[in-house]
Amino acid sequence: MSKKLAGSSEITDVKARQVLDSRGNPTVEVDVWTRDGKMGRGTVPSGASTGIHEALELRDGDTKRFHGRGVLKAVSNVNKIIKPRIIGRNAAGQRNIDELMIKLDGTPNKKKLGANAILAVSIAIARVAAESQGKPAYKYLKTLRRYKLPIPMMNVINGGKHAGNKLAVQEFQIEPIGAASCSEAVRIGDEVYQSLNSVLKNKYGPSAINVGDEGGYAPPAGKTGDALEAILQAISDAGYDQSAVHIGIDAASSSFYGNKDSIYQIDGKRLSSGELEDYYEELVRTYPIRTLEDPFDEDDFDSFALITRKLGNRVKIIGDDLYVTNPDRIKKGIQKKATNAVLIKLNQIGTVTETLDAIKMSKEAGLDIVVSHRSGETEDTFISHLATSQESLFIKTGAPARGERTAKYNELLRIEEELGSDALFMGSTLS
Ligand code: 2PG
Ligand code: MG
Repeated sequence: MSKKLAGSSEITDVKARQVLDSRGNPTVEVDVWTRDGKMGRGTVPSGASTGIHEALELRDGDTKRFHGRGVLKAVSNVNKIIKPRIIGRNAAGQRNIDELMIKLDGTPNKKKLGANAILAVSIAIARVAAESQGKPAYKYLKTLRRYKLPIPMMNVINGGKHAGNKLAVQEFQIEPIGAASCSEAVRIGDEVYQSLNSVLKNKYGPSAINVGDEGGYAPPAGKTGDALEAILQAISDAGYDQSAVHIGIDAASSSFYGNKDSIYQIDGKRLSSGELEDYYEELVRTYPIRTLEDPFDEDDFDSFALITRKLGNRVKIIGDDLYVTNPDRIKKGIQKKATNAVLIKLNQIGTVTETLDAIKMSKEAGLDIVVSHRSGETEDTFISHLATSQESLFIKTGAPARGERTAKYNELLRIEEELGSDALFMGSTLS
């Protein structure tokens, strides 16, 4: 693209730096400037229960700095390799720039430049292009005619790899689907979260309200049912019923699956995939669970398909580690009818363009999407814009607590305010 054609949104500077994420690990942040003096910033998150098929997060491995978790190589890849190739291009050409970076990397999982390097640039490009057009990012990214704000899926009890307790299930979420608006859902979710604080303190003592990576409480509960009972109590203590607030689970089951013996270890039991399915069915019968993410190991498309066939009319079966936001894996899931919903995480695939492609493919196949944060987050609010622009059914971005989580909910509040009467709410599609 010639400099002339790019006009005011011509990229004039790119600057990458190393900053910290919410777990205190280094991550990549990139600023991109355009000729009109606008700046866009992208800061990438980082997972703990990462899927084995995710794009590669490049870490330095230099044990003298940040215990080997530094990202200076990724930063240098932006400043030295990507920057010279994108200066002078039009920031509005998101697909061109993302495809150029994919080509520059040349590997299937972005291991040469690092998905963290590439994604930070990709988000910054989208942000600055929006700025340059004088639009908020959700309007710039919009492919539909309406703006529908997502239902907050708030992770209020943390387990698995996100907490130091014995809960095998990684996330217990509340979903205020009965709210009339996103802001009302945030309020209801927060009220339940506050009630849960008292429920857990009364049951387990003061240390029960210590929180895990995503701001949810990490009580010393041992069993899945204990966490679910506490949440039910909190919903009712806050003055709501089970039709207004649903419960969701992210089992992240690859983290309690043994590849050698094909056994899942949960609640002190050793279960085969068939037994685990019975176990989920029982949970869904007993509790108002309406979403179930990663119920089986990340390569077990067949077990996903089986549970979707059985529970899919009542429950959203969501693929996260199963799909890793990768259009190739989503295509396989569509063919196998593996799930009825797809979790969307930008850094699993590594560019905004591929993320939008994954969303498009999922929606065209009739699957719901759930835009999601990572357990290691930053103040970046891009996912709030992405979710609103793409009619994501839910936004999964942790508890209504801790700055990196509330940053996303607060941005939704601002978006709703800005839209005024044009702000629709995805809750109305479920309740
Ligand atoms: C998940 C995520 C986010 P992580 O499994 O859905 O909640 O966790 O970022 O650790 O992969
Ligand atoms: Mg998950």
